[in-house]
Amino acid sequence: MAQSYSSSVNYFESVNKVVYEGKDSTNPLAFKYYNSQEVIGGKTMKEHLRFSIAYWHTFTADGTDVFGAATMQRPWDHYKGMDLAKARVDAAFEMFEKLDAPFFAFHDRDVAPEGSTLKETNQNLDIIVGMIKEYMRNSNVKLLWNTANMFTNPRFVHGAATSCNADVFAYAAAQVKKGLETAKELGAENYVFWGGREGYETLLNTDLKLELDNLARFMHMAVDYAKEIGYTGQFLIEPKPKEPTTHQYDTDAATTIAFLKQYGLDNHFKLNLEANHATLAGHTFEHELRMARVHGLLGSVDANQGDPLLGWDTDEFPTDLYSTTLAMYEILQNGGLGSGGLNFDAKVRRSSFEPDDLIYSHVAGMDAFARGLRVAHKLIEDRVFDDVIQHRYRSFTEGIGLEITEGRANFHTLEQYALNNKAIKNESGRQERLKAILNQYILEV
Ligand code: XUL
Ligand code: CO
Repeated sequence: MAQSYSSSVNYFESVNKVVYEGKDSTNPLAFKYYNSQEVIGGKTMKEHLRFSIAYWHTFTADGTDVFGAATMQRPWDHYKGMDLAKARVDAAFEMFEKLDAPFFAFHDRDVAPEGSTLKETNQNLDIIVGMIKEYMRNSNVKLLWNTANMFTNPRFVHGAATSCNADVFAYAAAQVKKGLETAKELGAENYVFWGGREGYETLLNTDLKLELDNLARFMHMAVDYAKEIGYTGQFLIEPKPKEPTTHQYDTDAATTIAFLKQYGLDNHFKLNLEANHATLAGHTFEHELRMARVHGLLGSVDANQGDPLLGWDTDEFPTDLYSTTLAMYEILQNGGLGSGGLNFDAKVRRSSFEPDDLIYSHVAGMDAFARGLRVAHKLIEDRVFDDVIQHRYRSFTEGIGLEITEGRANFHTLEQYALNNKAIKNESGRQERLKAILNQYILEV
């Protein structure tokens, strides 16, 4: 019999429900810009932004880093094993409610510990998924996505679907099979693949072709199994260039799009793009979003930011208004994220170790994206960049330019045109002027 769970616990006792108080509020536990019910361009902020809380950073992480031990002692940490897993679910639903978060996301191993066999591991997962399902019945929060952690356990030392060891491939398949069943059970709107250890450290021991082929075989099997069980959520793949391997197969949006197209997976997958991964790939976040958008493959976003002075994945909460504005610009131009959302794949700093920091950080991220949404909407409404771009490319709307874009030109006709043409005249790109206008919008809107 399903047990009924309610938020009887009060782990965040100093926090009441976080509400919108407006830009003049000095209350750190209130939204200054995120007004969930305010309508912008025909949709509420809540509908536009589709915020999601990442289970792993918020309820499982303890501040451990490669140089030092845990700094975060959470009020649920005195529990062990399955009791700890259950206490984290209580804490999670308390926080979802206090932030009125519409979504959350998790890896299988964030929510339930591994047992000594796969069977036992699945049993642990079943218990926690049952508990989550019960909580969801009485809550407005939905599952944005779930995924399989195929990188922590030492069995994945050589990768999962790209391992040199077929037994590992089979284990990973069993894990994703279970993940898809979980997705169906909890009504996950998406199912995510992040490459984890799907990459290589040296070509000297790597059959690159077999590894890529196997990765694609694996993903086709996932698509087939979802169909078999009637799971209709969107499949997402999350590009990242490095960490933990030297070369990750899902390096960036362009590489991942080529992979999906090469293996006939582009009709089944979209991209989940993360800001910090863009930084690691040497791209701006907006570049990655634009690349996916123009290919019709922008699915969802891991909303965080990196530190430009550090070369690793710091997963900071997003507070940079330029980045949130330009990200929302791409998302609005995409017509929204569909079943995707803005998942805070972000962690409080190791030195921000008090439980309230978990709330402050989400408030900071939600406000930064709400502000970005408002500015981006106004930029689009006023056609600030659209008009500039249209004007800049006008030579392709008439004469020889139109012949090129309509496919009527070839090297003979173009040579004839160039030989007879008068001196070429170019115009300024006006980059600095445009950046100044962007500043005006960010400051004034
Ligand atoms: C790792 C990362 C993951 C994915 C889900 O850098 O971003 O947490 O979002 O596996
Ligand atoms: Co991520």
